[in-house]
Amino acid sequence: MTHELKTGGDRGYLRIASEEAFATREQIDVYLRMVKDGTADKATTSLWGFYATSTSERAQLIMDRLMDLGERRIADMDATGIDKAILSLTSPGVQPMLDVAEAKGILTRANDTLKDACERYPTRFYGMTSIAPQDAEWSAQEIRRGAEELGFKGVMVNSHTQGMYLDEPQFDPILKAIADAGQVLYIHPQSPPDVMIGRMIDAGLDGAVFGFGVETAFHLLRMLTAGVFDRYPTLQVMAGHGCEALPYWLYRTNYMHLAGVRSQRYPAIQPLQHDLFHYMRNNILGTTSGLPFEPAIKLMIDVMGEDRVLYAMDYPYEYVADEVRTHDNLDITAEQKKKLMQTNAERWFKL
Ligand code: 1DF
Ligand code: MN
Repeated sequence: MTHELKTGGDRGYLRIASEEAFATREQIDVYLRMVKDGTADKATTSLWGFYATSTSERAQLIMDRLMDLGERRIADMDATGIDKAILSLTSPGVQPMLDVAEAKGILTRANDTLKDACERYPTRFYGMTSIAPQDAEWSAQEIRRGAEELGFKGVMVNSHTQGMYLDEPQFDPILKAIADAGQVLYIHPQSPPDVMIGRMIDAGLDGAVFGFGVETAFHLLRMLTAGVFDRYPTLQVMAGHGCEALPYWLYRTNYMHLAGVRSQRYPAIQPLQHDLFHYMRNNILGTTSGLPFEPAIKLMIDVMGEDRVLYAMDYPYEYVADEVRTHDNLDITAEQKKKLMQTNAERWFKL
């Protein structure tokens, strides 16, 4: 342990954590019902079949912490020096739910619950609007309600919706509403859809350990290569976990994407207005959730720019005081650290 963790800016910056999860009981109960009656996809069966039923210490602590939007969470933030949390409904939200009316009801109540918590702790909590992409027009309304009535600062989508991706035409009302509201779209992981998850489950690699990253990087790359940012040049998309490794892969994906464009190999791969480096530095934001690892954070800053990398803890899935210290101790300039921990969040979420 190198230093005590306190809120209040004793190190020259506030700590704003940008990928922090909560859950509602009825959300979890629907997952459990779907697992039991066999209508849940493999991803939800594996993930929530575990967390919502396991008697392991990890699962029980996570369930208790997810449900708390009050003093327990504040105490945990105080204990790790987290000044402010940007909260969102935990993954996969209502996206795997087959009864769309039920999904929308659960989601509306979850967004209202989050709004109440933000009003109880106005200096500690901010919210993101969760949506039900199964109904894109309704979700566009909910995005507007979140921005205009609930005071939310961004929009949360947990990667694919039943195997479909945001670059597909049926989701355009969602992208348009986010762009019109001038808000950030956070694409959080979930495990891959049944068509992709393949043998990841029997290897124990479908979840946050690997499947999350593969699925979410694929989603981001689809949006990049499908020309979403030519359609919406001001749209800002944020992703966690070191921007799901896109900065590491960028030279190769860009090179091979251009090779695909030149050789006209796929109908889906058409010329874009810019190369992928451009979109990574103009439309994509990355957080350090799950990656309190100096080489990875420096790579993100190098590739995306120091204005585009933000701190996240990923509470309650990763609640580790020493990971906060790792951020405090990063070998980057004081100015870069303040951007990382505080001012980039203030800028992009318009706090
Ligand atoms: C896990 C990790 C679950 C993250 C999450 O949501 C999550 C996990 C259900 O460890 O199973 O958000 N995460 O972002 O790393
Ligand atoms: Mn997370």
